[in-house]
Amino acid sequence: MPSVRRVSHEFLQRQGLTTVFGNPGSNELPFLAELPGSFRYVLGLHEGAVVGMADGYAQATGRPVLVNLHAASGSGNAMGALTNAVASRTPLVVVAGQQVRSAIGPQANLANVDAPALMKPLVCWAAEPACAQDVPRALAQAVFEAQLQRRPTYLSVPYDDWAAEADENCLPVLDRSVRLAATPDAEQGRRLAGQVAAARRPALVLGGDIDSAGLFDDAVRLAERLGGPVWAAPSQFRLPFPNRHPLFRGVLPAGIAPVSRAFEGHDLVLVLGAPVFRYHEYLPGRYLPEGTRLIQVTADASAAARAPMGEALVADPGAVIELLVKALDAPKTSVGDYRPAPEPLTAEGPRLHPEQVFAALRDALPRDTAYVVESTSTNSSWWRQMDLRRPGSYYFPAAGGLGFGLPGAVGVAMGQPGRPVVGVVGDGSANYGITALWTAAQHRVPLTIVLLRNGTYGALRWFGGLLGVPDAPGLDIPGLDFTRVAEGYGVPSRHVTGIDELRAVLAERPDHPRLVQVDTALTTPS
Ligand SMILES: Cc1ncc(C[n+]2csc(CCOP(=O)(O)OP(=O)(O)O)c2C)c(N)n1
Ligand SMILES: [Mg+2]
Repeated sequence: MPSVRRVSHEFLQRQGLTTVFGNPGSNELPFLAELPGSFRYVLGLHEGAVVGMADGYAQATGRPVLVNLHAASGSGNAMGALTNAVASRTPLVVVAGQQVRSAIGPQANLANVDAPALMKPLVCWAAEPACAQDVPRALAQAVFEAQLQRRPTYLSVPYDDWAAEADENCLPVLDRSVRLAATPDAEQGRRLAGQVAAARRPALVLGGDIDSAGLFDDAVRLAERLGGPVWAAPSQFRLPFPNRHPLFRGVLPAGIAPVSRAFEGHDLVLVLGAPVFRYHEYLPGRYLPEGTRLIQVTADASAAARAPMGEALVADPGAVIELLVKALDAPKTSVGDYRPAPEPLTAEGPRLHPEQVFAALRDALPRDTAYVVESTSTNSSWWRQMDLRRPGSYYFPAAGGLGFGLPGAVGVAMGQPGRPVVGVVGDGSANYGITALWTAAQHRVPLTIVLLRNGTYGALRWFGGLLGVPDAPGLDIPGLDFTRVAEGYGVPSRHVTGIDELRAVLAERPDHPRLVQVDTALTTPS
């Protein structure tokens, strides 16, 4: 019989999980022994960056991805980054090493006592197999749970298990496949189509799942049938709809009262592929205006169950879009033209206004560029200037946990070779995932990081005003030169001072990573 390790490697190979993002320790080395040549181990220098890269890679490829972390300390370091993967419903399969079985009880060094409990609040499934021969099946469960539930999973494996001999019941798992089909039945479909067709002023709210599931263009077809306004759901992590489309009204503000105000006058709000809702600022009010009915369609059963209002249908939004497009009459009038961006605002003094930077990105970079954005105070400037019409054009840390932007950009670029990728990262955010620059350099990932240096945690200054805290300490971050930091990690960099220079630099297409630092003026997120 082959070893548990051989069977496990074979299973991962058959499922296509051969790109592994990790940072190993002694407990993990036996898993990595005899790794077949088809595997690619992408080393990250800190677990936050490892998970951020894996998250970007999994979102860009749409497939489960293996993450290899070290025991409790490595898993702990990864937890902040995992919060983003939970909110973006990214299927990460985290495998961590454990001390040998006999050493866990006496708590030898590197024993992770009750390892699954450490991760349980974040992952949808966490386990440590009860015996070595259960490892291949448990690994398969970790992959399938992540795939079905679209959420990270966690498997802790005692390191003496890998060399143990498999038994014959380990082998059937190699041939398994698990698929999900969630099409509404005919009656549910008729009922929903009837409700939508009967609405006098319907509005559509789209979540990040629309883009993750490859439904960006289908959402446009549905919206044009409905002819009503389209919003992106609050706290957006992907762009589900072209942002200059005549029906697009932007990302909904992340507060109860302003969301309710936006829906004023609509008798039906149809929410596709989003929780209802991921509010942020506490701005109390009624969830919905009088006379507005909300229907949520999501593949995420938990998002349906926890919503505080509305009717929910747990189904594949793609199947629902298809049935609605078929059932609804063609629109009588055309929706009009895409809206042009306004002239970018400019700043006083030597700093560039973020709008100037974004206008330069929009004009100088190819239409299909994917942007991974983690600059929090520049949100409104971003949406005023960008013109994103393609699926997979925009990624943002889904739970607001900084440290996704830079690693996530590396992961997206690795997951979609050939597509231009730009990370737009604030001078505060960059520090949480800075070590991903080293991985980008080592793998020669063609990627541009545009580093917006405004010298401060800009969004927190704005929040200070909102929360009545004008004098909080610890918000300024002077004295950081990212060109020198990047050079140290092996990434060529430039400090750009004028808009013409920025446009010229962006027009270059290097085949390696680079960092472009720009001094920018402070703006507010909205
Ligand atoms: C891991 C983590 N720590 C702290 C925060 C709180 N936080 C939110 S926005 C922000 C400032 C980000 O600064 P920067 O990247 O420079 O963007 P700017 O607001 O200046 O555009 C901080 C620290 C967070 N969201 N995540
Ligand atoms: Mg900043």
